[in-house]
Amino acid sequence: MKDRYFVVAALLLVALSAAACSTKNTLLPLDASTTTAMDQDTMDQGTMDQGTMDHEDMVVEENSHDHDHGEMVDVSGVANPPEVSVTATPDGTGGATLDIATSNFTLVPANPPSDHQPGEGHLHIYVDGVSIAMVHETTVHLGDLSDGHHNIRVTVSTNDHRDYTLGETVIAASTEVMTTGGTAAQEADHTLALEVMDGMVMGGIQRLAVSVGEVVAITATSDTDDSLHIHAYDLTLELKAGQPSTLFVEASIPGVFEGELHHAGFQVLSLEVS
Ligand SMILES: [Cu+2]
Repeated sequence: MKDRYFVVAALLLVALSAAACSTKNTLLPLDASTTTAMDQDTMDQGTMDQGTMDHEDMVVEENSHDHDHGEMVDVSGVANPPEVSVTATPDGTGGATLDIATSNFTLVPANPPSDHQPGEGHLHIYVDGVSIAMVHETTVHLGDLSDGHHNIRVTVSTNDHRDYTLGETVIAASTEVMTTGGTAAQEADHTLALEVMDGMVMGGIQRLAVSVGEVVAITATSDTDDSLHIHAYDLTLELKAGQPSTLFVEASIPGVFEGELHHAGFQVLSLEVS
């Protein structure tokens, strides 16, 4: 009798997890050090609310597996396209302050949502390739990063969350920062390394089986700029050509999940969580 109750409970859990997959608010990146990285008091609550940070339109695109390049606005034909630069200064207590400068660009809040206006928009901030915030401020404090080396990337976004690009290249600035005085770096139970060269995954699709609750560090290197997307977990890791980037995934959802290169459009890894 007891066993049967256990099975029912387990099935319910699976059903709940499956339901959670379609709810964007539960699909936040699972690395707590990056999802909680924004210091609330320096930020406009409207833009920092976790619910509005997600890109609803992007979620819809991922669900429909639409991988055309409709999510960018190419401004290479514009006389003075937007520019961005960023510097990061560690605060000594596990965080860093970003000083961002833009030109040929009007920063407007991402919330309330507004339609695309050329030359207008906001900034997307990535820490170690993971999208953590949308801001319209030029001074941004990141709190609670894990100690160590972090890559900070700022991209210039349209009001409707598309990247401004010059041709295929996203208009972006990046910098490195070494933070100290915060929490120890996250430890992984498993690591998975993959390398993409000439449009192929070296050694074929990388497969890994893990248990629910374990943490996987996925390190990816590509010979072209791309982004790695883990389906269902809705995690994205930005890849700069030739630079290894690492994404921590806490295996909270049971199932088999594909990791795919967004621009190249092919599967590079398979994560089996049970
Ligand atoms: Cu946005």
